[in-house]
Amino acid sequence: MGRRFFVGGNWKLNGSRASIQELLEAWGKADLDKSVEVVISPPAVYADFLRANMPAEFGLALQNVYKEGSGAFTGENSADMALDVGADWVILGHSERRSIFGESNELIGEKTAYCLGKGIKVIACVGEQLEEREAGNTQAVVETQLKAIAAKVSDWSKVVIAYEPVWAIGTGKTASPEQAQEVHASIRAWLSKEVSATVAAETRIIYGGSVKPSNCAELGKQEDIDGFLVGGASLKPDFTTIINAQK
Ligand code: G2H
Repeated sequence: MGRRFFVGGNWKLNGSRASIQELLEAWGKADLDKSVEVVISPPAVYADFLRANMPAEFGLALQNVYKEGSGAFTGENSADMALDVGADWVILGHSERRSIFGESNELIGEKTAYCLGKGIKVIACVGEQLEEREAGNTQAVVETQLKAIAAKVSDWSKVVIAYEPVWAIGTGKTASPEQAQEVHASIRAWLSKEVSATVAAETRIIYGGSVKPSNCAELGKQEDIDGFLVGGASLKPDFTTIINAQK
């Protein structure tokens, strides 16, 4: 089975009704590659509005959910609420959740288990800091993060792995296609060894970190890069160029 190219738009803490309107117009006008799975992840308050107005074939992701269904957890959203507004995906383990909000591998594993149990698919993010890369620890760091997630996954068809080197996020510094490919290949080898050859062959491993219209085609040509998780550039009308990277 071929791996369907996957392009996610992670808006982070950005967007407004007006900016969403502009994007809806751009998406509506574009001739989009229908073979690509597109999943948009707005701030949770806009999820309902976006679901109601964006192309039906686009998926919707929340940027985070908690590991409980309801209760006294001020500021959190639940998997049930995500499903209720039509979200079929959630991003977990993003480096900003790890570094700014202190999310541990353990918590990310718990959230992964919870979301998959509820029927929400998971975009699971992993990636090393600059010091970790410079110390030669990229693979060890990524594998430790992967291990915490993989321990909670039984159906890998519901998971996409996003490799996002932290030093390339929002910095304008993109990993070179070769640097990204090297880590993607190592993640696939890890899946093959620790899970199964079939899971390794079928699981999508997408790249995130300053992906933009000018670099998406080269990145997308790499054998083990099965799509992108796009931050800043997903807020602009020419995000459609990234969706069409392989056209
Ligand atoms: C990485 C990415 C989206 P950006 O975080 O997840 O953001 O494309 O702005 O580097």
